[in-house]
Amino acid sequence: MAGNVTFTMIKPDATAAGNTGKILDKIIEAGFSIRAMKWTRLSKEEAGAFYAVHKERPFFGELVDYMTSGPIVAAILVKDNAVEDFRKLIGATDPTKAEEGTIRRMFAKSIAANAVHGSDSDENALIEGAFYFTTREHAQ
Ligand code: 3AN
Repeated sequence: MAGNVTFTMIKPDATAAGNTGKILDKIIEAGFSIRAMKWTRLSKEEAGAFYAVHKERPFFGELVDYMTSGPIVAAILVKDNAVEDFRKLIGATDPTKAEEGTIRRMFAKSIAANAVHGSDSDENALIEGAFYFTTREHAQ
């Protein structure tokens, strides 16, 4: 059975453009509740660790530079079928391929600066949430 927790980051392009509030509205309107949330900025080491699964990919250096270029908002979200429903809400990685009405279609600037992150599995949602939040915060 699908879990009810996912993890998101509102990325530096979206916080810089003043879109944090609009994106949070979309997330809440879509039925997600916020279990934990943090406005912060990643160091290069933290961004490299968060995206370690991509370290062999050609865009890894660009991704780390980009994710450390400004503040981000990290949050743990709760809803039935959270991972899949959130991926639908944000749309495809490449905003030009994201469906109309999705967060990336509305707010993302490019495939790298794509406004939001969404976990791709229940397992990664827990790992990613634990990266930012204490056990007490992510197990309320
Ligand atoms: P998603 O975030 O949709 O799950 P992944 O896991 O394939 O996409 O990629 C992780 C992040 O790496 C993306 N959110 C995006 O910021 C960046 N990324 C993915 N593909 C590219 C690419 N071709 N060029 C630059 N950055 C990319």
